[in-house]
Amino acid sequence: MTAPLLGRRALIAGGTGLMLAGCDRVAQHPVARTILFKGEEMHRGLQRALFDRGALAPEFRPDQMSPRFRTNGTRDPGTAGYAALRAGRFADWRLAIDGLVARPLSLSLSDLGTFPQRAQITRHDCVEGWSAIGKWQGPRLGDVLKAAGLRDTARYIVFRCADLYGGMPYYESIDLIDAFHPQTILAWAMNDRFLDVGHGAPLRLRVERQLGYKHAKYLMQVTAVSSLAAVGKGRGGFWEDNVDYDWWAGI
Ligand SMILES: Nc1nc2c(c(=O)[nH]1)N[C@H]1C(S)=C(S)[C@@H](COP(=O)(O)O)O[C@H]1N2
Ligand SMILES: [Mo]
Repeated sequence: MTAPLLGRRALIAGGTGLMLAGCDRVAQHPVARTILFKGEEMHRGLQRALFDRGALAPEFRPDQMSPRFRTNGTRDPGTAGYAALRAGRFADWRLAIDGLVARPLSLSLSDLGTFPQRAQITRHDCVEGWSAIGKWQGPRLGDVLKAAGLRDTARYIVFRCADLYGGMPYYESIDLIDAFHPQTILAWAMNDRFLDVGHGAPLRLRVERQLGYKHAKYLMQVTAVSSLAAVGKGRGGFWEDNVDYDWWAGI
């Protein structure tokens, strides 16, 4: 895998060298400049797309947090099962970690509290055109997957939720790069309080390099799979399967 990559890099470097050799006069020309700089921009964009999946999303200061963080999609799952869990303050709620793992887990909120915790103030961007900055806290998804012994054959992580949206189950999925991204957490706290029902109690995904609809609320089950073909209608998520949203919602 490294050889072709090195080859390509050498080619790019070689190309730049060639251009530099005879270009100081060409570079003065306004049209040539536009083309050169456009090329540079495209190259950087491509590089970002290929190599920067691990880059961190911006984090903000406490004074930048939105005074009001709206809710969207399901605001209360409202099923009998969820109402019972809520009435018991989620003491009986468990998160299943299953699929392609060596040790399937069933985790309570206090079990999730035994993992190292990460807190982050980030901006949520909904595809509908609104954003809000909030603080989230919880264990890293990557640590939880490691504890379950993720198998080599796993390629995607699927999230199943307690709610029905428009009568249909809500689910989402991400790849392993996002799953192990340092800001991808299973958040049980928002703005220093337990998550409220509107924002996904008792647990939601924060996957900060993706748009809002990927941040599954009301998490019940996290499943490692090798393919998305057998998940829902095969496109990897509620919106992907039922509307025409892209599976890839990277920001
Ligand atoms: N289970 C579930 N998760 C969900 C949704 C939903 O309807 N059900 N809506 C999604 C969308 S479109 C957005 S923008 C965010 C909204 O999160 P918020 O209600 O905390 O603002 O949750 C996402 N996760
Ligand atoms: Mo959204």
